[in-house]
Amino acid sequence: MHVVFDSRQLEHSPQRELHNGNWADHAEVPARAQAIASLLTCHQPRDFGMEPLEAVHSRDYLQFLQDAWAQWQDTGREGDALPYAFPIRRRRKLALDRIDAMLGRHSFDTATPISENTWQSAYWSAQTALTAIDDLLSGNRKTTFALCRPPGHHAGRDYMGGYCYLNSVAIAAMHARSTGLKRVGILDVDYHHGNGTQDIFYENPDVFFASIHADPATDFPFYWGHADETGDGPGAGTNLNVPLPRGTRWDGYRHALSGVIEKLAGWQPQLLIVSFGADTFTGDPISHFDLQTEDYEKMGRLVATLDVPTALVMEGGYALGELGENTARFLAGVESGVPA
Ligand code: SP5
Ligand code: ZN
Repeated sequence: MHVVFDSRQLEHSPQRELHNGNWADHAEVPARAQAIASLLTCHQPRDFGMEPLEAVHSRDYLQFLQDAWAQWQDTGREGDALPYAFPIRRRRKLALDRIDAMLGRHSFDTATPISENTWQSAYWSAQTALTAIDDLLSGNRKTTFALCRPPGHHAGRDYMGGYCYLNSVAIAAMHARSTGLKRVGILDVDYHHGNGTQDIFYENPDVFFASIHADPATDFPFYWGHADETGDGPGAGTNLNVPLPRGTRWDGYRHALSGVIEKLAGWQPQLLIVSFGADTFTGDPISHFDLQTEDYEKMGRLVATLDVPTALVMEGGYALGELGENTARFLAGVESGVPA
């Protein structure tokens, strides 16, 4: 499989996150991407500039991401920048410029820190996804893999969260639309619901967002991912959430995935983008599904039955020992499942 990766994505290195009331070592570490890249032959991304990022994210938010670290340092703080106060429902959208107010305005959790190299890594993560889409469409390939890091599917138009800053999958989907493709399908198989991607396309009839994930009644991001969220306005009917209980094994997962693939196939996408997270693995340290290493190849084969050009984009997965192998198996499954 054609793989895109840039080592500048390794520079972002968050230290800690607040978890169950205590500081914990941050789960989204550079070694994740290295574990996957070391098993693959990787190609450098090209630089598509800011325009494709501006098609998804607000100018305010992009500027904030670029300036936040310097502003944090100007206040004399040490360590990663993190928010501690949030403008919850019905607060006015005040354009306050104090760094703490801006962090709260553009975040929904306390697990997504900004440090010196965060912008650089997030920028190249997005360019990696753009290159993988471009190589898929202009190179007449059937599949490509964007080894993105930091991940993207929790980031919305003007907010970060869930270890995500720029929504690489949404940026890639909008880029594909700008080349004239009318119907883009997104399949999100990360353990967590892709709330940012859902938000970005919720009223968009040209992008179908389908996600299988841990029930948000028990798992992050809690406030999105419920089965009754089906899209709105012109996008009504183009959002599909399938929440599954903790402990789900391959049998239950396969059943859900087959159903989602059938719905996606009925919508007839011209292009598929997969948000792939290996945090559905039984040994994942922050997640609670029960998939085994051999299940990832089956998952890949099932995804390939859609038989449309498919870009795979890396999201989560935190079991460092097995992350490379699980991801490689998924790629192999997609590749062997695609009819020659
Ligand atoms: C892309 C992605 O998979 N984001 C997941 C974000 C989940 N954050 C909530 C779970 C918090 C668990 N933190 C445990 C840290 C232990 N080192
Ligand atoms: Zn995840």
